[in-house]
Amino acid sequence: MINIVLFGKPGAGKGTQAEFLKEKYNLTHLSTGDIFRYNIKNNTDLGQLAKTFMDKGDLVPDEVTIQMLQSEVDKNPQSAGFLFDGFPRTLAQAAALDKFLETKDQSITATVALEADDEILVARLLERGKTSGRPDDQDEEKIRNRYQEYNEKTAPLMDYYKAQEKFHAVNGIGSIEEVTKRLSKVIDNL
Ligand code: B4P
Repeated sequence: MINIVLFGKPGAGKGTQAEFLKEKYNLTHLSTGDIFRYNIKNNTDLGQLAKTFMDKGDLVPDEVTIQMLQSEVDKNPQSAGFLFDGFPRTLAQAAALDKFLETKDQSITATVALEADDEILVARLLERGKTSGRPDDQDEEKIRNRYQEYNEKTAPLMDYYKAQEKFHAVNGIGSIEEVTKRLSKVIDNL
């Protein structure tokens, strides 16, 4: 069983690549962003709460996110492995995930980071914002706030996983197929 964390700045292509990787490696794909957006669309209590943070480009509070992720893992007891996309995004989330997996005699196999320059990523998100309907993609100020959140809260996770010798970086620039090939090379070697 392998459990992979797909890591990267907003717009790095985590969601895009997860669509290919989940099929190729038979993994259960859990995207916290997608789960929040599903809840917003269905106007659940969780969705209403998440929306107040996401619309501004802020992270949703840890307690809420961790509980939601754990319940999604528990819904898939037969899973052959998980592909965590957009989770963890804080040190508290990473520590909670390690502890939670330990209770199931599991662990994170590897963290694979998609790397790209901020300016390229901002342009990608603004482009997506023209059609996605995502409020967090439509305004450059909100997008910049997402990068600030990333730098303050998410970037320190790289050292967390490097210390566990579980961190792998991949160039996220190039065609979607090229990036999938680079990611596959890392996963095939695990
Ligand atoms: P997410 O949904 O995780 O989204 P993301 O960071 O915007 O994007 P991703 O990297 O998946 O990019 P994508 O493939 O779509 O998070 C949204 C929000 O949810 C967060 O800001 C936060 O508020 C909240 N949230 C989620 N998880 C949380 C957590 N754990 N804790 C707290 N809050 C949380 O690609 C982006 C664009 O680039 C697309 O248009 C795509 O077509 C394009 N693209 C992708 N690859 C490309 C390539 N190789 N070349 C050219 N374009 C490419």
